[in-house]
Amino acid sequence: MADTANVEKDSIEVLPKGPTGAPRRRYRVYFLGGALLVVIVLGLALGLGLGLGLKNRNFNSGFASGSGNSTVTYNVTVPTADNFLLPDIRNDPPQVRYFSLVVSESYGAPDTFARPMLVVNGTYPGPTLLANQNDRLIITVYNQLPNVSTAIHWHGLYQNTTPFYDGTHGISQCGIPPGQSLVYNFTLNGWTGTTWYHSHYQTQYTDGVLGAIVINPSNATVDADGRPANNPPQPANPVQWDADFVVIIQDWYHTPSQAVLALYLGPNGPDGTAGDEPTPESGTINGQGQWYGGPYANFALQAGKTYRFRLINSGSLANVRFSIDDHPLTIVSADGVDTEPLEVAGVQIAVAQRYDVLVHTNQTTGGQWWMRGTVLTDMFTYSVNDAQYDHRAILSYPVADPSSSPQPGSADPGPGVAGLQDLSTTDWFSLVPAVRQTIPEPDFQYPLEISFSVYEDTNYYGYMNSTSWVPLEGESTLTLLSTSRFISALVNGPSIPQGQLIVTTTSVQTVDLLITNLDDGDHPFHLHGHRPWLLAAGDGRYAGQALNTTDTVLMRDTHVIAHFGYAVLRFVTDNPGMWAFHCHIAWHMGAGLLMQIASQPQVALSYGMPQEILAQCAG
Ligand SMILES: *[C@@H]1O[C@H](CO)[C@@H](O)[C@H](O)[C@H]1NC(C)=O
Ligand SMILES: *[C@@H]1O[C@H](CO)[C@@H](O)[C@H](O)[C@H]1NC(C)=O
Ligand SMILES: *[C@@H]1O[C@H](CO)[C@@H](O)[C@H](O)[C@H]1NC(C)=O
Ligand SMILES: *[C@@H]1O[C@H](CO)[C@@H](O)[C@H](O)[C@H]1NC(C)=O
Ligand SMILES: *[C@@H]1O[C@H](CO)[C@@H](O)[C@H](O)[C@H]1NC(C)=O
Ligand SMILES: *[C@@H]1O[C@H](CO)[C@@H](O)[C@H](O)[C@H]1NC(C)=O
Ligand SMILES: *[C@@H]1O[C@H](CO)[C@@H](O)[C@H](O)[C@H]1NC(C)=O
Ligand SMILES: *[C@@H]1O[C@H](CO)[C@@H](O)[C@H](O)[C@H]1NC(C)=O
Ligand SMILES: *[C@@H]1O[C@H](CO)[C@@H](O)[C@H](O)[C@H]1NC(C)=O
Ligand SMILES: [Cu+2]
Repeated sequence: MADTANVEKDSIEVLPKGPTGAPRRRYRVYFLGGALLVVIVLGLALGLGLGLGLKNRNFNSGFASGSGNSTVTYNVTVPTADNFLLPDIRNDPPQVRYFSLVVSESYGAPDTFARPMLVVNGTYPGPTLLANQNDRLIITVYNQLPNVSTAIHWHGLYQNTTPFYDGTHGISQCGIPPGQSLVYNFTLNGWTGTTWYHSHYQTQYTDGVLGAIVINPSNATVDADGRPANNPPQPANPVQWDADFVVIIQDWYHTPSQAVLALYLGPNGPDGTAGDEPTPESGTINGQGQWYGGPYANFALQAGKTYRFRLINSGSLANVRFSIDDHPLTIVSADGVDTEPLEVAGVQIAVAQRYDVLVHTNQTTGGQWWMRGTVLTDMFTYSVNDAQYDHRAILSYPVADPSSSPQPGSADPGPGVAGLQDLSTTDWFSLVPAVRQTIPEPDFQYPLEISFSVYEDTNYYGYMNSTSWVPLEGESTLTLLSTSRFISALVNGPSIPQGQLIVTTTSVQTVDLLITNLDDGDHPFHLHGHRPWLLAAGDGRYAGQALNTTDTVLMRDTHVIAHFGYAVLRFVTDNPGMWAFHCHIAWHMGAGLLMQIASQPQVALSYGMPQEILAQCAG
């Protein structure tokens, strides 16, 4: 698909089509494509080998194209605990923080199943990046992949005045070629909270190119460059906690993502039915899962404290559910936006979303509890053999007491507080922002339809209106702004220059996307460079249903648009650049479910382009 021209559809033929609001298909198909089966059987053998303690033997990777029979040792490591327990740097003076991230191919078994992986700094997940609001980040990304480019996106960060450092292949850059590096150099522009970085090149992040980012609010009056600080308003009653942890939870596949994507796009899908999303085999919490036994991440805490767990779903398809046995969770932030505290039993997190939760270590009996990161199966259209979705870590306090070790397989006793519910991925109006904001009236409203269908090349693609995205090669939409033909095509409103569906705003405008999802799947949509409000959501087409514009509506960077449903997203285009708006399910973006917002393209052009990025576009 990568070298074909953009696919445009004459008419929308949505397959499979169901009545509006119909329940999601739940096929139980046990057929596996031949190629996938071979890989799984081989992997199963390797996985069992690891289970038997054969950790140091060499395996044939079969991963790099052209790498022949090279043997790769089992190299990917789990980061040390300090990667997840964050030091308190909030009182550091504003400063320039330098980081290096090395992207390479390696071999690992995070859930006990050995497979080729793509990783950052040799670990999965990659190193956590921690900074304060008024810092400047200078991050050098080295591409040590053998034969493919990469690009690293800093999810949610605004990149105001630096849209060329957004890290999006085909949009803000062309990709860092193998053997080369790129220095990303940016400030935070008022963005605080929990987020993550990940490859935005093809489906690379699915193979492990990801890590956490945490940005603390700051009270400094000048920033790292000596300019007046840009501090977002803080809640009147800020929450207090004693220590911070990052918890990265995700689904996990046993086959490299490009092979999985090819099966998904193909006429038979991964299971014999076109359009069925690839079902993952497994999952991980902070880089460890228990597909076939295996160790648990251990959080050693103190009694009588309040901990802030920063939860990130870095997966590729599945919603995940986080809970801790006998401990309620208090949600205090969603995608980095402070919320009024909401106490829940567990929290269900869609791909790319984040929640910060407070946990009190106030239990008086016991010593160890299960932390659960369950891969939810509600998005799956078929089952795979040997799947394991129950992945866990251990919470210990005041001391790990072996006599009270949680028993493998023990049932979830709940939060220990009667009547608490989960927050689900479609509880759009349950969380209220801690800092209220008046929502502006819209200047423009654009209807938009999401659909999937089989194209004449027999492959299955995703469509935004009638366009399925294919990334530009050797150029990006941001670099194209310097060509008069391209920028002159960016008239206010939608247009499709060079096959790229783009909504342009030539001034600061408030825009509504009136979205109808004709597909039978939920889609977590992410808008780069902005935090949209979701003003309405429900079953069926959008046909003028009332918008909820009270100041209690939450803005966040990733919103779930439900199957056969509608959603209205509103945002202010005050951030000049070319911004991707896409489904964060890796397979759906790979199938083309992406469009762009061109915000004040003339202003974005005036920022210029770093010479390094232009040189990398040239090859
Ligand atoms: C590198 O990848 C390209 C395109 O994927 C392929 O044509 C080429 O053979 C590969 N080269 C090596 C050395 O693997
Ligand atoms: C890989 O190994 C097989 C069996 O040992 C051998 O037949 C084949 O020629 C090797 N391929 C390469 C590219 O070295
Ligand atoms: C910033 O000021 C607020 C209000 O005085 C205070 O609660 C908070 O702890 C301060 N934060 C830092 C990082 O000093
Ligand atoms: C990543 O690895 C490089 C090379 O080993 C090292 O210099 C750098 O500090 C590491 N980055 C982080 C964020 O730990
Ligand atoms: C894996 O480890 C082996 C031996 O320790 C080393 O030679 C090789 O370079 C490593 N590979 C990667 C990708 O780090
Ligand atoms: C980072 O950007 C700032 C502001 O443009 C500039 O002053 C500085 O020289 C840059 N640093 C590097 C290492 O590129
Ligand atoms: C522990 O704290 C939670 C609030 O997080 C509270 O609901 C619960 O009642 C407390 N349990 C005990 C045993 O004090
Ligand atoms: C999608 O198509 C509809 C109907 O043709 C059109 O009104 C709307 O502007 C389009 N939206 C976008 C974002 O292109
Ligand atoms: C509007 O959203 C708020 C939360 O922000 C919620 O409490 C209220 O019920 C919603 N109203 C409607 C009509 O959906
Ligand atoms: Cu999707």
